[in-house]
Amino acid sequence: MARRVKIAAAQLGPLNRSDSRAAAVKRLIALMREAHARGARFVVFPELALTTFFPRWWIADQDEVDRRYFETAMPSPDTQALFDEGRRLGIGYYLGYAEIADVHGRLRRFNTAILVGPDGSIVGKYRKVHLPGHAEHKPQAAFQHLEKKYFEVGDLGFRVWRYLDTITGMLICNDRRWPEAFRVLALQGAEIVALGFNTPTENLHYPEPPALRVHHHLIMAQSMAFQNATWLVETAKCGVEDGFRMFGHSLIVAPSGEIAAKSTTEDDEVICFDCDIDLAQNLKRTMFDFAAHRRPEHYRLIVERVGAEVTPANEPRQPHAGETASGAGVSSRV
Ligand code: CDT
Repeated sequence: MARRVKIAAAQLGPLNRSDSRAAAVKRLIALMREAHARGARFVVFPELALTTFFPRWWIADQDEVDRRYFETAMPSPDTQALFDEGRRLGIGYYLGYAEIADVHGRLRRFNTAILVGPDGSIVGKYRKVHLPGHAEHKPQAAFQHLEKKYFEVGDLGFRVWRYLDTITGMLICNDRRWPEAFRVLALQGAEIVALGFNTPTENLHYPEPPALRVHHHLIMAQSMAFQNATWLVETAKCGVEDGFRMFGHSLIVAPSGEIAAKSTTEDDEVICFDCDIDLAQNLKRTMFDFAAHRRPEHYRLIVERVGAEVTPANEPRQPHAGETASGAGVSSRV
């Protein structure tokens, strides 16, 4: 019998700086109830879903940042109601938030997502690895993108969990631009990848038409899902937060690379799709049978080199095991 899971992306419209966590949680609960009423068993909420997207603001006082935007416990007094409602409805979810962790007596801050089971227990945790933006103040810029200031690089790696009779992995926002992140999940058998995001409509670094930014968002999602034979659920926090716009376009993408569902607003909105998890398995057995077709002996630079260095084939480079020293004059016996 086919394994089917109805999955919802619960998109959040804007949260301004003046909005309380309690107000955010109330909206998350309303979205969860709607997803449940539509038959969803798994709801994907956005990245940093409890507050405004605070990395757009330079705030010098770390105590203020911690108090206003970070969680020291999960569930916390403000989020307990969401956990209670999830358990009452028997629905699982992905939730993004800013985490302060006490690691061996040192306070560390991460951009985190958790996977919560239908019984309200925290099944898994992921801490964002790819942190975009900058750490220094850019007073001339229209807005900041200070993830490199407020967060450390996640220390938990890319993992998957057995979840609702599927293999589910988590990523966060900018991770969706890096094929390596998806491939590490796919190599562990991921059938569902859940991802929350906050993506400014304007590009901080160079002028770019908003439609082109959405185009990139869509083509990345479609190709990552297909090339890794996985369902992909990407949920936005979007709309205009204190004058700064972020795009919506929350998505559920099938392993075929087809967009199965997409949001149409930049406000609170639930989209749902009844996902046939075995569609992912079919592709994993055929076109993307990794064991049969991948050639990792030729991929070593991916882990050995961070930035690009130009090494044309007609200049010497030490060959890796499995490579021939020079491509020139190599005869093929095929
Ligand atoms: N939240 C997040 O990671 N946003 C980034 C913005 C990139 S532009 C600095 C994203 O990749 O969508």
